[in-house]
Amino acid sequence: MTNHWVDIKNADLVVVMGGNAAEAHPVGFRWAMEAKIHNGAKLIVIDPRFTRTASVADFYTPIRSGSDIAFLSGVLLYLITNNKYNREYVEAYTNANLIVREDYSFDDGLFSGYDAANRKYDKTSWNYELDEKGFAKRDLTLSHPRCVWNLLKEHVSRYTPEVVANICGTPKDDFIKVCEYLAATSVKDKTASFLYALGWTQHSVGAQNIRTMAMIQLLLGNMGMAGGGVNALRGHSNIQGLTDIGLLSQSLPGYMTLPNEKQPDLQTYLAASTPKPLLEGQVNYWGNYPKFFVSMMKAFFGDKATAENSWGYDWLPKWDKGYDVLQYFEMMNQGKVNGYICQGFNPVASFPNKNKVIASLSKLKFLVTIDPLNTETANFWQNHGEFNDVDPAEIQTEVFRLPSTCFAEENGSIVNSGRWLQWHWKGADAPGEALNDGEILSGIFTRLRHMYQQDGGAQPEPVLNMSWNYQTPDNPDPEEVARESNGKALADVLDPATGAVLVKKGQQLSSFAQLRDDGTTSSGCWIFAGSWTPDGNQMARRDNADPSGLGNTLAWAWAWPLNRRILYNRASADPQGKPWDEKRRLISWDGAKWSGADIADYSAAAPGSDVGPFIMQPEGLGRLFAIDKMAEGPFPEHYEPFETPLGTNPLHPNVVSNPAARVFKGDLEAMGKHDKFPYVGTTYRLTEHFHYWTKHAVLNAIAQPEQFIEIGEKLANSLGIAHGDTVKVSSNRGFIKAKAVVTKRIRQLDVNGQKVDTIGIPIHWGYEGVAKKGFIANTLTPFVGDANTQTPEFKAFLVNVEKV
Ligand SMILES: Nc1nc2c(c(=O)[nH]1)N[C@H]1C(S)=C(S)[C@@H](COP(=O)(O)OP(=O)(O)OC[C@H]3O[C@@H](n4cnc5c(=O)[nH]c(N)nc54)[C@H](O)[C@@H]3O)O[C@H]1N2
Ligand SMILES: Nc1nc2c(c(=O)[nH]1)N[C@H]1C(S)=C(S)[C@@H](COP(=O)(O)OP(=O)(O)OC[C@H]3O[C@@H](n4cnc5c(=O)[nH]c(N)nc54)[C@H](O)[C@@H]3O)O[C@H]1N2
Ligand SMILES: [Mo]
Repeated sequence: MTNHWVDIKNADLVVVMGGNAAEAHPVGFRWAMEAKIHNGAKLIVIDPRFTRTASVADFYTPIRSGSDIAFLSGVLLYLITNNKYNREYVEAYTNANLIVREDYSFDDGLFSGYDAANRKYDKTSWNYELDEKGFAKRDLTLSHPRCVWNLLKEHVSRYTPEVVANICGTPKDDFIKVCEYLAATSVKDKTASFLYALGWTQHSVGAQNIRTMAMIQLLLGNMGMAGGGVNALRGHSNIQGLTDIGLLSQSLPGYMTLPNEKQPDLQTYLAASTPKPLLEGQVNYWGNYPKFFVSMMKAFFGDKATAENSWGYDWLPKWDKGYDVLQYFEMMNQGKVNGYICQGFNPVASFPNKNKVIASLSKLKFLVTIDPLNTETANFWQNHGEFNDVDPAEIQTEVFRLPSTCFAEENGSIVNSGRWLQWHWKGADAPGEALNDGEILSGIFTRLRHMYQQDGGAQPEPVLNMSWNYQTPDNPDPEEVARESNGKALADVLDPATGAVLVKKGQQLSSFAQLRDDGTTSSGCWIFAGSWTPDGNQMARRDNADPSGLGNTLAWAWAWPLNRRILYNRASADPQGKPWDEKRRLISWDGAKWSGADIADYSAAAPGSDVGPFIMQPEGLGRLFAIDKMAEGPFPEHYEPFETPLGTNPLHPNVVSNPAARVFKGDLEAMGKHDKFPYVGTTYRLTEHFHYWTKHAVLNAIAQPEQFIEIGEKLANSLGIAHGDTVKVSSNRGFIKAKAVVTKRIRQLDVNGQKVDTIGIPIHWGYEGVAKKGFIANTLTPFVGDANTQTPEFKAFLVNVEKV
C-alpha cells in the first residue's frame, strides 16, 4: 500500500474492484465501514460475483473476469473527455508533458519493439526524447503531439462506454455511474481509495490492471493524499515482508535486483541498476543504489567483503532467466531438477494444473517440506482414490518432512499491507519436534558449511564467507536478525559536508541516509534502516496517540521507509506547498523544513521548487507512460485471458492475449477452447477457511464442509442443475466434482454478441486434514502467468459443467 489500513477511513469513495475485502480481509475492512459511517463515504463494488463486500455496498455492478483494463481505460477516457481531473496536479506531478521518442508506436495490439520469436519486447523506443544533457524534453503547453498526455488521449480513445460494455459485459449505464462516482473525487478536497487483491493480480495482465488504476489515481490527484493511494490488500500475514526482504527469485532485499549473467562485474551491475536523473535537479533516490547494495554485501559477508573483491560480488548467483515458480516447476517437469526445498508452501493444492505439479514432483530425487502441518505436497505420492489417483510404486522421490513452528510460537516482526513492521511475542512453545524456520535453515546452513570446510567442493566461497555472527549459530535470535537487517556503523560515519561524526562505530543506524558505499556501514535490508535504532526496537512501540486525527499513529510500531505512513506525501500539497485539502494536511513547510501529521517524503526542497514528489522515479513524476518498467507495454492494453470465452479479442483479433505473458509451449497447446469449455471459471477463498491449512481445524471444516461451486440461475436452469446437485466441472486439464449452489449472485453477461456465464469455484479442499476429502480446485487452472510478476491466471479460465 502507498497508504495504510487505518487511512482508508479518510476516503470519500472506497472502490472494491479486483478483491473481496469483506470476505478475505474482514478485520481490515472495518476501515472501509468507518469511512462509510463516519465520513459519509460511498462504497462501490465491481466484481463478476455479488460478494459479501457487495452486500454492504452503495452500488454494485458486474464485470467479466479478466476485462478490467478495458473498464479502467474507459474510466480514464471519461475523466479526460469530461475534464474531471486535477489539472494542476497532472501538470506538475505527472509525466503528462514529457515528450516520447519518435520511434515509439502502437498498432493493432502491439507496441513498437516486439520480438515474436521470444515473446518479448525490446523497450528502447518506450522512452522520452532526451536533450543534449540527457534530460527528457518537455512541452509545458501539452500541445506536442508526442507528449505523454496526447499519446495517452489517443491510446484510451478506443475505450468508449460502448466498447467497455461490449468487452466487460457491464451494463453501459452502470459503467457511467462508476465513472461519475470517481469523477466526483477529482476535486481537491475529495479522495478515492481502491482496495484490490487477487481479482486483479491473478491474471496474465495482472500488473497492468493495477497500473491502469494507478493512472486513474494520478489523474484524480489522489496519490500522496490521505484517503487516496494504491492499496494492495496483501494475503498471508507477512507476505509484504517476503517481498521487502527480497525472497523472490530475482530480487535482493529492499527491492534491489539480483545480478544477471550479463553483468559479470560490480561496475556493470551498478551502472545498470543506478538510474540517472531524467529531469534536472530531481531527488532520484535510487541514485543511492550503490550505498544500499554495498551495505547489504557487508551484512552478508562482513569482513570478507572488501573493496578489492568488489564486496564479494562474484559470490552472488547470476540469473540467466527468471526462476519464478512457474519456470521452476516447468524445469522440474522436464526432469532438470534434483531436489526441492518446499518451505511453507503447498504447491499441489495452491499451484495451477495440479496434475502437472504432481508429475513434476514425481521426477525429483528428493523433496524437503518445512511445515507445521501435513500437506498434500508432502504426501503427493500417496493414492487417495479419485482425489489423487497416483501409483506410489512408480514414484521414487524421497520425501523429508521437517515440522516447523508457526508465528504464535516465536518472536518476530510481521510487515502488514501498510508497510508497518509490528513486533510480536511468542505465545506458546511448539509441540513435538517442531523447530522454528530460522533454526531449521540455520541448522542446514551450518552443517553444509562444515561439509564444505572438511571436504571442499565447487564454489565454496558464498557458503564459507557468509557472515554468521550469531550467539547461537544454529538458532539465531529473531532480535539479532532484526538488528542486522536495520544495520550499523562499521566505522565512524561522517557527515560529508562538515566531517562531524554522525554515527559512532558499532552503533545501530537510525536512517538509510546514513548508509555509505565504502564499506563503513552494513544493513541487511536498507528500507528497514530505522526499525532498530540506538533507541531500541521501534517495531515494538505501542503508543496509539493520533494528534491529527488522520490515523497515522506515528508512535505505533514502525513503517518503512523511515516511519513514513503515506508514500509520496509531498503530493498532498500543491507546488507552492499549500495542502490541496486542509482537512487532509499531512505536511507543511515551516520555513526550513517540512513536518506535520506524517514523516515528510522529502525534506530538502522548499515549496515552489521543481523537485517532483515521486522521488523514486528519475524524473520525479508519476508515470502515465511507464518508460521502461512493464513487460507488455508503456500503456495498459486490453488482452483476453489465455482461455477466452470469446475466442478473439474484439479490439485486435490478431493479438488476442498478452504477447509477453509467462507461458511455456506445451501449456499453450493445452489451453482449452470455448467450444468445449464454454464457461468462465474463477476461483476464490472464503472467510471460514484459510487456504489449505484450516482443513486441519474441525470448526472451520464444519463451517464450510465441502467443495461447492456457484452457478447462476439462468445457466443452472438451462443445464437442468438444481441447488445441491452434484456436478462435474472440467477444464482441458482435468475435473473436480462439487455440490452446486444455484444463485442469483452470478449474472449472465452480454459480451461481444454472446452470452457469457461464470462459474465460481472456492479453493480449500484436498485429501489431508480432518475436513471431508475433496478434489483440489487447482486441477482445473491453467499454467500461465502475468508477464511481470508471473502470478498464475487463477481468476479467468474455461470450464464445462455437467450434472453427474
Ligand atoms: N479467510 C481468509 N482470508 C484470506 C485468505 C484465506 O484463505 N482465507 N487468503 C489471504 C490471501 S493469501 C490473499 S492473497 C487474499 C486475497 O484476497 P482477495 O483477492 O480479496 O480474495 P479472492 O477470494 O481471491 O477474491 C477475489 C475477488 O475477485 C473477484 N474477481 C475475479 N476475477 C476478477 C476480475 O477479473 N475483475 C474483478 N474486478 N474482480 C474479479 C472474485 O469474484 C472475488 O470476489 O486474501 C487473504 N485473506
Ligand atoms: N486457484 C487458485 N489458487 C490459488 C489462489 C487462488 O485464488 N485461486 N490463491 C493463491 C494465493 S494468493 C496464495 S498466497 C497461495 C497460497 O499457497 P500456499 O502458500 O501454498 O498455501 P497455504 O495453505 O496458505 O500455506 C502453505 C503452508 O504454510 C504452512 N505454514 C504456516 N505457518 C508456517 C510457518 O511459520 N513456517 C512454515 N515453514 N510453514 C508455515 C501451512 O501449514 C501451509 O501448509 O495460493 C494460491 N493459489
Ligand atoms: Mo495470497
